[in-house]
Amino acid sequence: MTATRFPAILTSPIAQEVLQGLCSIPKRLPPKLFYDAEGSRLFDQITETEEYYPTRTERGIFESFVGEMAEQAGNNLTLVELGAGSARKTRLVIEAVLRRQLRLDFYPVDVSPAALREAVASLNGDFSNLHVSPITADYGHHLPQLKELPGRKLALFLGSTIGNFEPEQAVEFLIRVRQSLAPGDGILIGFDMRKDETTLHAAYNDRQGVTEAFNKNVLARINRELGGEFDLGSFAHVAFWNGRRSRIEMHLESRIEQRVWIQDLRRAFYFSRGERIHTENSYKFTPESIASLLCRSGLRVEKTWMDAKGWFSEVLARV
Ligand code: AVJ
Repeated sequence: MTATRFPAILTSPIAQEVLQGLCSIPKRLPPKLFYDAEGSRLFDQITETEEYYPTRTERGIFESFVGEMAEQAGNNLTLVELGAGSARKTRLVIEAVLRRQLRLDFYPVDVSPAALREAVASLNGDFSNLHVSPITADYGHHLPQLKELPGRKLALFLGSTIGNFEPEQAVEFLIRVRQSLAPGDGILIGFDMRKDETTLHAAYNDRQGVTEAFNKNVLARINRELGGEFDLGSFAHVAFWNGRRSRIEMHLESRIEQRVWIQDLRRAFYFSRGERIHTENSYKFTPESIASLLCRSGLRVEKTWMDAKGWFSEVLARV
């Protein structure tokens, strides 16, 4: 009898992704693995650090221009948000749209049912003329048919989440969004802009160590969900600006030579001293790189709003 001793029993939904990532050269883990309940909490904490400017800068743009944005987007809108999470910034958009129309349908799309429940509960309590229909889906894999929804859609993709995609993937993603919308629909995308290296570096190396904890949470999560034996202290948080590729890179670097066992994968992974796991890219944009990305995706840039420092952009593109 042939002994298949290790039929990979990949029970947890993250097992296959962890296996693939840790078998890759160089090792990597996809950034979406950051966002379990603990990781989402840590990300919220990052947005409150002094150094992490993107969230408050984007919020400032909405506070100044959301009325203009809603007007530019058009009349009788239906709102869709990709990767809505708890939909906190969306509140400003909803208020602005509801100043221009009597009622509003809102379709938040997210992988996390917990985040969606929170969004629905808090929004429904606050707006009587808002109808929220959550869609649980991984917008990175498949997009629900948004074409079927009534009226003119405005799709929101906020927070520079688009910066986590490789440029090629970002184009593919936007093409799929465009194809799931109808001609005349709009998409509002948040882009974090290139800026001085000191500011960028600090934003991913906050002094309280929240970003470090967020990065290491992916190892803690593997320990929790897959019976991993990562010693968090033997990995260092490494985040730096790669100017040639216009991105912040985050890695976890093994401080020592070691083997780490992951029970559910039935195997150990070898790390040489100084070996890294690449956990995230966060691309930073220029007006030219945004124009090129949207052009390649078959979208027309209609209007751009920025903060006074030019640190963050909100771009309304048209299908
Ligand atoms: C949520 C993807 C926009 O890239 O700045 C924050 C995630 N990573 N600190 C970003 C993140 C490290 C964030 N995005």
